[in-house]
Amino acid sequence: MQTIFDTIKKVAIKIDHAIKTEDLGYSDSENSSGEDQLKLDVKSDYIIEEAFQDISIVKALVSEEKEGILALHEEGNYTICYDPLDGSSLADVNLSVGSIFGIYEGELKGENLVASAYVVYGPRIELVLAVKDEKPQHYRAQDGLFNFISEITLDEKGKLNAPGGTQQNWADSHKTFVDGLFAEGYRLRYSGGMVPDLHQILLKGGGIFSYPGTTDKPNGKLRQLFEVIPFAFIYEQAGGQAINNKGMRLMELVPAHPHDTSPCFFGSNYEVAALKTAYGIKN
Ligand code: P6P
Repeated sequence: MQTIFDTIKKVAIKIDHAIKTEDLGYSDSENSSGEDQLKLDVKSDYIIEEAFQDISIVKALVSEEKEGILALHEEGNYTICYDPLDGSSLADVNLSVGSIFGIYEGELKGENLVASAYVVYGPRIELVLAVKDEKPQHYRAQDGLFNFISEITLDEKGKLNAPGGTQQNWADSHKTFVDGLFAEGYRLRYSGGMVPDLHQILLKGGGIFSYPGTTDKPNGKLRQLFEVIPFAFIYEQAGGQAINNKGMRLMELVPAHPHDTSPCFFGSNYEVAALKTAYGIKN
């Protein structure tokens, strides 16, 4: 696994350089979800594919930016599912964006995730790595090298509320939940970038990030393999919870297709309990 983590560190430095120096315009292609691709999306995807293609423990790559599975080494143990530049459209307004990596062993489903990582490209390059039975580890880059900062632990109750999705398309129960937290004094922290928004909650003591099913996106917007499951792993390892709209652990998801999405809620225990109450979830 260290080889994979070391490769992610190298990739992070290269993608950060691309963000700061390359064209922020649109390419003439779409990704598998029918979204227009930025040149940065394509470039970031290329940087990651090139970095992993010669690593023999990597069996395959699955990218949010491409259809299907890219087979690499038959004898490899790990399939890496990644979003090369999540929230990339925020780069041209100088907001933070990120890369997300889920490392799976065997069938591509939540219970087979063995590690995950994400990179935040902001005022500084920051990295979080997570493996089983350990707290997530937070690193910060300086002069091209990543220095360990601390382990990450979520408080039982936080103060940040990151409500995603188009509010006019929320269910009444979700609006009641979100408004209830604000009535308790929670602070709105939502940039439209999943990586910095979830990173902020992890580092600022807790709260909740929600991207529910909506009338326009009943299965939510965020992808299970590349975004939802990797962050669910990190939130659970930090002492929080990560569930869907039925109260199921996101780590139990079994995507039918690599680009399947899921309603998702990541947070501290108090806020997730409040969500379950609002949604009428008993367990
Ligand atoms: P909305 C970015 O496009 C993204 O995939 C995530 O990074 C982010 O959390 C979400 O979409 C934002 O979606 O509908 O709230 O603008």
